[in-house]
Amino acid sequence: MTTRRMTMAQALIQFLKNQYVERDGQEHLFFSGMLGIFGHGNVAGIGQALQQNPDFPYFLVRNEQSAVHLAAGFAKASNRLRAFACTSSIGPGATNMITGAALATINRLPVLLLPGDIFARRNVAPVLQQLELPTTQDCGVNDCFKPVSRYWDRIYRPEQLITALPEAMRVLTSPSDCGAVTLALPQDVQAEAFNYPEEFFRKRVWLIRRSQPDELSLHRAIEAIRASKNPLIVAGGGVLMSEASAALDKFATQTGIPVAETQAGKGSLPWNHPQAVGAVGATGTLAANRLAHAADLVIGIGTRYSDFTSASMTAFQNPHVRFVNINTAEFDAYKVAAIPVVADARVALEQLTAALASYKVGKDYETETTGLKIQWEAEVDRLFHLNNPGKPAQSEVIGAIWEAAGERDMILSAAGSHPGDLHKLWRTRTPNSYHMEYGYSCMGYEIPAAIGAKMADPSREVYVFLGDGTYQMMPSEIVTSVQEGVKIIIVLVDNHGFGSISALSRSLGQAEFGTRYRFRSQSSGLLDGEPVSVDFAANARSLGAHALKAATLNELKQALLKAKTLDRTTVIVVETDPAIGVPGYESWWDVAVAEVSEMESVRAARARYEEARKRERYFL
Ligand SMILES: Cc1ncc(C[n+]2csc(CCOP(=O)(O)OP(=O)(O)O)c2C)c(N)n1
Ligand SMILES: [Mg+2]
Repeated sequence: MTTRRMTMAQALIQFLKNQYVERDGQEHLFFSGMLGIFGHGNVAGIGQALQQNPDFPYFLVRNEQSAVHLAAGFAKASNRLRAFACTSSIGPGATNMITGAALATINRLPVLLLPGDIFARRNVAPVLQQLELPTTQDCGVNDCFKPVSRYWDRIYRPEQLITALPEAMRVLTSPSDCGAVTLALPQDVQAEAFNYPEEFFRKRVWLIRRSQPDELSLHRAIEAIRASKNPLIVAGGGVLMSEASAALDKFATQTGIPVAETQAGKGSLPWNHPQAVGAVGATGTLAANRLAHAADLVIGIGTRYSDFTSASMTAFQNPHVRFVNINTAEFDAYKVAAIPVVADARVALEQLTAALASYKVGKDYETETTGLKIQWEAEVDRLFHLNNPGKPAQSEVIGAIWEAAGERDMILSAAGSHPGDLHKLWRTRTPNSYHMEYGYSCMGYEIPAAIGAKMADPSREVYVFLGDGTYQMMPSEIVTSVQEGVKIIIVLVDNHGFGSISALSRSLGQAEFGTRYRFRSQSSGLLDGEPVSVDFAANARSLGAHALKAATLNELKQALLKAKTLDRTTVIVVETDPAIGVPGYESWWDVAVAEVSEMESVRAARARYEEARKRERYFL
């Protein structure tokens, strides 16, 4: 057997460089490099290996959490066909990645995390940043990655790489089990040499399967669709990940079944497709929510049925409603007592289209869908052009970005009031131009993820839409975007606090307590003093970005035009009118209100809550 004597870290990089994926006959190099920050836990091992492998690029970021966000954004924008690895030192550098790991796993995105770990040798313990446990020496902070990883391992001996890395690749390239993979790498083992078999470094091509549905399950799904009068498709992220938009278009056009979209599935159809009724659920459109309410059959494609999609299990009110779920993950396919079709979305849709050639929804239902759609589009036009005097409303800001953005340009967001408003209002023109992280809805995701999305496809503009709150979580990656020459356009809505959670707080009878950026007042001792204002433009400039301020809608439109012509990351700061929000459309979201309280407003909110909850259903 031919072998090569290498350190564990060198062997790891050599292996990663040779991994490819294949889907539909097309091959892609899987890893685009490594993101990270060095410390004593990785500089000598992984750091040295990266230095001698300049063809495996290393990207220095500003925070390990944002390294993982960047990797997740990159993988999502690449339809999971490409990924980054992330390296960190031991201790805080490692645990900074846990939030990112949870985000990736919840969103089923491939990220390879390589936290440094304490000495396997142990004789010098406790090393700097080591958590000591008096009950065992076989546990450390990296064990915290276990519940947020789809595969977790610790490499105590260099040869364990040979069995661990194929497992890591299996999970990273799995359409159903994909998520964060964590390989904890003890600092000393990274630098240890071993005679690795040459065969370990051969080119490997991992097939991304398009799994076929079970015949009987598909037959039952076909029968259920044939028997239905007013079916509704709920298109989830699985449609986009499987690149099934064209197949969905064909199926919806042929059958006349309307298509509603989850956050992850938005853009499955273009907004002006006759069957596209837009967002469904808690942040849904009136059109989709009305149809969901009455549907006798819901065809969920690649959806997890999160509480936002199901409007906390109130969206589907037809007493006889049944579900068909098409999903690569058995776990999701069986939800809501559905007929499970465990299969790739595109494959299943093609087979359904062929089998249902003679099926079409009734004329009345088609007319109802068209009517609701026309009504909804008029509502979007109204909200885009409110002509609000003074500061613009947030819906007008969305309208302005939409008008400035090109066909393939991307809008990206994650937390605050922005996801809900975008879900309702953004008119998605092409698949993958709407990038929403709403599995973890993690403040701080936006800027690093936008860098990743832009790296995945530099040919399009990436617009980040975020609030003052979420901007303050992770603005530092602006520096990374400038360093790497990766230009993104950030539209920062300054409403002096948590517009979203303030509104939620009011609805719970809690009068915005603790949700506004205000100084502590000397008289009350509470955070209800003067507003704390931050000069976000100055902050962005100090990090190397261009910064533009817009006081009116017209100024915003000018700034958006200018941003397109600028050569590096640009932050546009716009203050909005906090009084004008986008309403809800016959939907609900369950946030439990205190059952007993000394506050009358909370007691009143509790009474409303108990009433609303009565609509929540089990599907058994
Ligand atoms: C990391 C993280 N912490 C807390 C939250 C809870 N949360 C959701 S939205 C929000 C406020 C966001 O404020 P901002 O970005 O200004 O948006 P706005 O609500 O004003 O639209 C908070 C605190 C979260 N989603 N993520
Ligand atoms: Mg805000």
